[in-house]
Amino acid sequence: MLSDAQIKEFAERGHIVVPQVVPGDLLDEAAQRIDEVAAADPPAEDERGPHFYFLETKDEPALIAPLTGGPAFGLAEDLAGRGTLDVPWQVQVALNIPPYSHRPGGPHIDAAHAEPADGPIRGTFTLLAGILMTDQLTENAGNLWVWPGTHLTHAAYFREHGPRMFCAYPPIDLPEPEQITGRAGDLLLAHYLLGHNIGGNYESDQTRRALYFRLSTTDHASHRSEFLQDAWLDYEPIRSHPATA
Ligand SMILES: O=C(O)CCC(=O)C(=O)O
Ligand SMILES: [Fe+2]
Repeated sequence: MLSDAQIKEFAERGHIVVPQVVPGDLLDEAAQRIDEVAAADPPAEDERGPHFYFLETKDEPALIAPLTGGPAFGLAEDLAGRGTLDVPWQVQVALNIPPYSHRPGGPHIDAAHAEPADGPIRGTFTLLAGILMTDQLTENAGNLWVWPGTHLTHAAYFREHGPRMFCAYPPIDLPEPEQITGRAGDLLLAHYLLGHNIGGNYESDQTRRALYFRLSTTDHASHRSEFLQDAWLDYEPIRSHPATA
């Protein structure tokens, strides 16, 4: 179970890293499967930086197991509420290949379009669950970058300017970014509205590997516009404990 302090940290900062969540055998089997996926369709010889595989979880028992075969999914439900989250249909295998000398200029949220677009709001979700598959003990080693607190700033922006302004790069004031560190088997939980981005990998010689799952509550799709303006709509345990939010 997440502690009250962890829930409070998630509420304030928009993300937490929970150490050593994934059982060792499930981690080993997932690592082997990533080896196979990458061997079957390898990045080009000279490719550097991000390289992703998006796979269906129904075909990938070894890749969904780190989420659902141990405590990880339950920890995500400590934030969203017991029994509220759907098992995701997709898993992202995220490599970051060195040497990649890159520092992101700003964050994105996971929206398909860079500018506000007409039509219904699509593609939002409740939270990102990331499983670190390699150690990320130092910075600039392929780490994910996050801009703490921007889940709340983004929601305030959409309240003020309207959810029709939904896009990957809302023009908000930004805090200093941080790089996520941790070990293989750690679990990252990040609010959908937390600004984040792909980092560089120029201070390590190891390919960064992570699994990302985009999780939604069962009723998320029925209230996407409201969720963009009310960060805790999908988070009953945080809603009902104002001290944590
Ligand atoms: O590779 C990463 O760590 C981040 C990837 C990401 O933000 C995305 O695919 O939307
Ligand atoms: Fe992203």
